[in-house]
Amino acid sequence: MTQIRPGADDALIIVDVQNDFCAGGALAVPGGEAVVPVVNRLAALFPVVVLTQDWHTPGHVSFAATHGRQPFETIDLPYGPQVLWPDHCVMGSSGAAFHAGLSVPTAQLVVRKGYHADIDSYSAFVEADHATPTGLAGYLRERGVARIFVCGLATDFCVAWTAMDGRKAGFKVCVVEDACRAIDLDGSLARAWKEMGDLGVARIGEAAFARA
Ligand code: VGL
Ligand code: ZN
Repeated sequence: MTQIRPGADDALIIVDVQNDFCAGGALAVPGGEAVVPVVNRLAALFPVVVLTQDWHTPGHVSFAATHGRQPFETIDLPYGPQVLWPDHCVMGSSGAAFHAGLSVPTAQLVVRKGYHADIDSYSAFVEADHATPTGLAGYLRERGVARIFVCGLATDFCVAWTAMDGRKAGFKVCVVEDACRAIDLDGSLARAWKEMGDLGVARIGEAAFARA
């Protein structure tokens, strides 16, 4: 396979590399912090770099405690099923801050998501009601982006939903697998790869990129 050299119409979307998803965090993804050096290397290759930041209100609808339930149960909300999580990424908290090792000085946009108290947002494009846009598709289009590469946390939730919504918005999409880590709840990782594949999301590794 020919090596990928990102050009002017390629963007890197770095999903939720935040303290709460790394070791010691409120919703630690196994090995989450291991993506940091890989993501830092990738970011240096791209002309357009976007960070996303999970950013919830206190008492957010996605928090188990809000409903008096246990984390990792699923409930039905008006917009569909919702997995309940430990309180995490509360806006302005240290858990919501980017991992201290993340070094992406060229990043140009931070998309915060999940800030409506009653709607979650795994996707960086559209909130979990499948209706409320974040504005990211318009931003990328105005900047002439045609293809996005998605990396970060977690593969089976925010990375997958962002990748799939990127396809639905008309972008070519590649997920860089070794720059991601998964939560893997009840087979969610295998399901996510299947659903991403069905939508035409390509699965690649860092090795697919030509060395600068
Ligand atoms: C995420 C669960 C809850 C993620 C965010 O970044 O994948 N997962 N909030
Ligand atoms: Zn969240």
